[in-house]
Amino acid sequence: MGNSAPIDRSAFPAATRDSLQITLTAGLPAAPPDRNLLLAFHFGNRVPGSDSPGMVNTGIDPILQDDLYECWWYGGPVDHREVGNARIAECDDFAVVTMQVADAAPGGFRAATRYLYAELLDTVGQTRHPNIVRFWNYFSNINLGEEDDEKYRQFSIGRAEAFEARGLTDEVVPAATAIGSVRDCDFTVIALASKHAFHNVENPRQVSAYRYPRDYGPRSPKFSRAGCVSIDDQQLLLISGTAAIIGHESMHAGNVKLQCEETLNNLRKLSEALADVGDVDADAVLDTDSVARVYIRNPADFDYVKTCVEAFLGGRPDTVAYLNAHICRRELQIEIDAAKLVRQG
Ligand code: 3EB
Repeated sequence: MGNSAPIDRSAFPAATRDSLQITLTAGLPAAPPDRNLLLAFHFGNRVPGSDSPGMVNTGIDPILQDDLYECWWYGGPVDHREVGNARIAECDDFAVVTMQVADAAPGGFRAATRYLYAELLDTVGQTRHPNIVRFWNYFSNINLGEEDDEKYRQFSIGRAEAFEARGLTDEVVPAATAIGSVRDCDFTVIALASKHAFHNVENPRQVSAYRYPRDYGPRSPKFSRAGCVSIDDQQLLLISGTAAIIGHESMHAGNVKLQCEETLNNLRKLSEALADVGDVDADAVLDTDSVARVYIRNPADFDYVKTCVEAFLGGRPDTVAYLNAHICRRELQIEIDAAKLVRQG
């Protein structure tokens, strides 16, 4: 694997202006000038090249496309290394820690999640970036098992136990996505951490996920709806997986059109909440310099959802990835998450 030589981490040179850049492309692009790959999400079935440190195969496939790469480029040196089962990419402003382990059956998934998260949190603790900003969770058969035995609920228990063991309270939970792959894949969790503070944001239309009532499982999902982190010259705004939930209830079961509208309403509300803490207009949150992922359970809904999302976004449809995936509540048909970079000063 392409591990670079050890470098002196006490002396990361500062990044260039516009430290971070996020691209979405059908092929793996060459690095833009003066930039290094911090993290590349690969959506698609192709085995990625082993010569690309930072590349993560998510197990999730695009709709009507073979491959998509969402690349996070950093304008400064990035150190890639492996510690135990974790891969670390570290630069002056961020650390990305990735873990991929063998899948487990629903009955073993709570323990698998607890172990994975314990090692993941320990590994983040070994970087210079103590503040966890975001998690991306991908695993197969997310809706397998009934009621509290369902794999997603078992995942939520294991994650809550690992957070508790590390003293991570609800006040500091990061943004997150938890999504099921359609085909079998490794259990993959990616953590983004920073030396800069993470400011989390909730959606006034929704009960905070960590306060969901018992109906949705014995332990609540530990994530914030959105948030932002300011690096020297930029703000990174992050929107967690967002679906047609009002209060704590799933809306419009079986009606993808209304779920799509409701999801976009939630994105609108989150954009307003982010605009209150970030240096940006609500209208701009999902406009330029943003990337969004639309997870669709039934590929037959693609045309409708795409039309609806494009009308909502107006601006740059090329930065939206449409992916075929399972959402953590079985009655939900679509979920959307997003990231945006805002230049400061
Ligand atoms: C929801 O709002 C939908 O468990 O980490 C969205 C984003 C969802 C993250 C997670 C779950 C998670 O409850 C599901």
